[in-house]
Amino acid sequence: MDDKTRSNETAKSEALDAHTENPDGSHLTTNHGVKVSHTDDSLKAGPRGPTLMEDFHFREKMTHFDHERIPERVVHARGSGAHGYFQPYESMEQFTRAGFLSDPSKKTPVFVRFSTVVGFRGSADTVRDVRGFATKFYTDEGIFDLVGNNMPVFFIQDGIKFPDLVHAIKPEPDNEMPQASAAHDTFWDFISLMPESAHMIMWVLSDRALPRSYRMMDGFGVHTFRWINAEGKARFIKWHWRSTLGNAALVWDETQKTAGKDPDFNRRDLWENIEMGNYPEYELCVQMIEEDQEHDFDFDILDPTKIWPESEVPLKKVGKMVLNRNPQNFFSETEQVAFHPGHVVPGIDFTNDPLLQGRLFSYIDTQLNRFGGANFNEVPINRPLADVHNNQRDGFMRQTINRGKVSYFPNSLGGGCPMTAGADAGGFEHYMEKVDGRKVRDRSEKFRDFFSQANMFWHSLADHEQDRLVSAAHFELGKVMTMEVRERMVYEFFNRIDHDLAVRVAKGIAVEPPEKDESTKSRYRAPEVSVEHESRKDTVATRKVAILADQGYDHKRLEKVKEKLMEGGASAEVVSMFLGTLKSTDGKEMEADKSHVTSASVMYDAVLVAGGKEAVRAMKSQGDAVGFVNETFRHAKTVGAIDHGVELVEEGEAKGAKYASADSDGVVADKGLVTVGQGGDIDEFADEFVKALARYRHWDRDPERKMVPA
Ligand code: HDE
Repeated sequence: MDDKTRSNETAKSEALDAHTENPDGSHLTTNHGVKVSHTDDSLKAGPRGPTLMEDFHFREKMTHFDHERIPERVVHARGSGAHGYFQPYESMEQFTRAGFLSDPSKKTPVFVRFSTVVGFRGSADTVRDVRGFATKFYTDEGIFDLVGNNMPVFFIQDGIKFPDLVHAIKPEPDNEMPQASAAHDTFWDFISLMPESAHMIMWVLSDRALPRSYRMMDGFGVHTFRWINAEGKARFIKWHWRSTLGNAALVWDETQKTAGKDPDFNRRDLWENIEMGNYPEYELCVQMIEEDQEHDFDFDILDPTKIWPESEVPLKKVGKMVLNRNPQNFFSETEQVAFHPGHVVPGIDFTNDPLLQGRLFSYIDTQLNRFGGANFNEVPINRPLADVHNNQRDGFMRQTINRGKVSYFPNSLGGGCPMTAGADAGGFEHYMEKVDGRKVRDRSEKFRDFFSQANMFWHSLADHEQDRLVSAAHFELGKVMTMEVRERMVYEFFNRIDHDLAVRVAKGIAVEPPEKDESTKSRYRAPEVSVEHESRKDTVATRKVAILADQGYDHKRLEKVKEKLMEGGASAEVVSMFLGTLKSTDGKEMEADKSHVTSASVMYDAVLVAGGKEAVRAMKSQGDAVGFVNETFRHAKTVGAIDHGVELVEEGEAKGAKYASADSDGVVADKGLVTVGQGGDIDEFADEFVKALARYRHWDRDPERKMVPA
């Protein structure tokens, strides 16, 4: 690593570390540096007397506490952040003059904030929702913010509808219910009258709305942007982040239970994996369209409710982002980070996408409200690494001490500085797009094709993905009390997307089946929208296995399987009736990481039942242990059992898959249930278990999908 790269990588962390908290031997002080002798009793007129006004320490401490909160974000209030770097694979110079995309040896520091959209700051992570995926690049040419989501399209086509959308989806104003959920009347009332949301609704009802982990989730810039090279040639682009672990989703029943067992599930997963060195990685990709091809497509390329199918416009890999450092202070970094799609650097520019145009106004405005003033750019997490020189002055909480008397331009007293920079000197020059039109409140004709990409989405899913989408619609609309809204959703919305879909949705929500409608048929198929077809990955890396064990477990055979798991980069936790040390049949010991009351199957990707006659006898009498295996099985995840451990599986309802009996000498792997009898080869078992774990979900376990609560 050369000095420049190193200094860039560390510069941001050094800037954030500038304040050392409470070094060894430090004394408690007031905010103004006076040492404090006592902080347990307020100053009183006698031990039983009233507190005195002159107790400046008490009043300062309490006043600061009273002002600890800033307004939470109106949307995306709940978030989790991480630091890292971005590095391009090769120079993109040919397409964009952005410096951070031009030098493959250069690492640019980044800060990413993942979020849910609807819930309040303290809401659960695993709700059905879009996820925010916002990245701040601290480039040498200034801040570039890529403020995207984990879905490539949006609900509305024009920013002016955003306040309506958010009012409709947020808790209802009379009783502030429900929290972090779209499943209520006002949201579906609005949607049933907004056909342009059809494509996005399909994404929201799909598995993409229930990510297993922020590490296993793609990101999208959604809008069409421009890249402009040094010659001034522009191209249309769309941004994509592709998780190198592939996409993985929870099932609905799991998300509900997880919201209670561990509301911080996604936040914890991100934090713990970064601490363990499992650094999340995402490849930055773009799709590119030449300017003269702008009108060559069935859809308008400026429409944010449409994707550019990859069969038409392939992805180009640009580089990789690695998140390798947790924040040190949630408030100072994750809460105070302020994104804005208008933070761009030379080489990147906007288009006339009317949703993007709306955002370009909203973000600074919202930061003014959150920070109570215009100096939020001076907060450490928001400060660029590039130098800042301008004549902006003063305002609430100004940090910079601007010296000298010249704060205007043009000037001669300051030698004409700071002076403007043309493109040759690295200045940002807006792309000179020709604009010529009448002032109208209107949209282009192709924007009015609301249903064909929703139809494409539906037909690009695997059948089990379609099943879960229908179940999701049953839940969401089943919570809608107003019959006319449910009917409108079936007749005017789903039926226009696909008749079969509408019939299936109608069945679950007491709506009469709709008349046949074949008005929509997309000629596109986009396998990339399906997690099953394109974006999942068979890997055990970072998957988390629960080992069920008890006193008298079999150590040796369990260790062999654990070794194989670790080799593949998985992790394991021992779950038992009680916390404490477990003793094996051959005198070995192992600590129980979790007890049944502090854990649940939904926190793991698979379960492995250890062998050992005594241990299994104990576990068979524990409802929690039997329930653990059953639930893992019902959620279509991998279940493994060693020797007598098979009896625990037999005890439960893990039926429909074949298994080896406890005293056999075989290994049986069937539909994600992997078992080995006492005489069976443990290495073979370990290989099969790892293979099944890599597959993650086993939908073939239940072809009629009666058992898996989707
Ligand atoms: Fe946002 N959005 N948004 N949005 N958005 C905000 O800005 C807004 C939209 C997105 O982790 C707010 O700082 C309007 C699309 C993310 O801090 C606010 C419109 C996409 C985040 C705002 C949109 C996003 C926000 C609230 C329609 C995906 C969280 C707090 C014109 C491409 C960033 C804040 C973080 C946050 C406005 C639509 C992504 C109110 C008006 C489309 C990831 O300014």
